[in-house]
Amino acid sequence: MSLILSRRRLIRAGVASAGGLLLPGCDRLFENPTFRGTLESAEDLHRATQRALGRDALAREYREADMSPQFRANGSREVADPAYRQHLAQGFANWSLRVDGLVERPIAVPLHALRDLPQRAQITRHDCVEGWSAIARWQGPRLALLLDMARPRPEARYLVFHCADLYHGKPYYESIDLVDAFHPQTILAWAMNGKPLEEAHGAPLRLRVERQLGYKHAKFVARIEAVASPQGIHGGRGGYWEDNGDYAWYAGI
Ligand SMILES: Nc1nc2c(c(=O)[nH]1)N[C@H]1C(S)=C(S)[C@@H](COP(=O)(O)O)O[C@H]1N2
Ligand SMILES: [Mo]
Repeated sequence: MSLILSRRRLIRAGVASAGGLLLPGCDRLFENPTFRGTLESAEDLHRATQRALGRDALAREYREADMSPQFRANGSREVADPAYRQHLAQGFANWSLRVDGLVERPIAVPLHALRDLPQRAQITRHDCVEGWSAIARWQGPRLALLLDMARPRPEARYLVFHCADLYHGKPYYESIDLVDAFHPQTILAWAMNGKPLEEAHGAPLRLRVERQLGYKHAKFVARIEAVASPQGIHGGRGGYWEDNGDYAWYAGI
């Protein structure tokens, strides 16, 4: 459980006012009336408290009417890699996602196969650490389904998401642990608001890990690698921003 999580939940419940423990930028989230106008009753407070105790708790899901008219694209909005550009031009018809590393059965799954798997759709709020948030509908198979196919070995503890883009000249990547990987709302989204992902939002596939801040939601995912430790991968801290020393690896909300 993170301090941010518990404090944010309490603030949503109207019990505490924003203060010292929050990341800078998060305060702005609480100025949004749709963000605050829930969880008023004692029962809701109880639920909020319970949720703060467990990592398997669900992120709030919203109604279609709550969807943001604009959803800003952040970080990389384009990918320069020539192989990526060719896949984009072909509508990703010959593209596939690789799942490998510490797994019993490395797999390569074409995009059409990901679309044919049982789907989960969820309307959730994306919270960027820079202080903006937006609500959208995301759709794709649960990451758990792919892990059931690839079967992580007992030594595997983290999944590394290798992305196709360079951000300021360095490969973007992220990682999560297996608790988040098997969370019911963790999906590999190929659709946003009912349409295939646009390039700026991470086409053809991005991670949605709804209990974490925006930078964990890797866009342009090309490969998922199961590892025992993030050491030895890029800067060794499990993610682009983590390696830069800007943001924490665990970004629970
Ligand atoms: N591959 C990749 N994934 C990324 C980023 C990026 O620059 N490259 N930026 C992250 C950040 S900081 C945020 S807030 C979200 C933004 O997602 P959006 O462009 O759909 O708003 O993507 C995250 N995933
Ligand atoms: Mo972000």
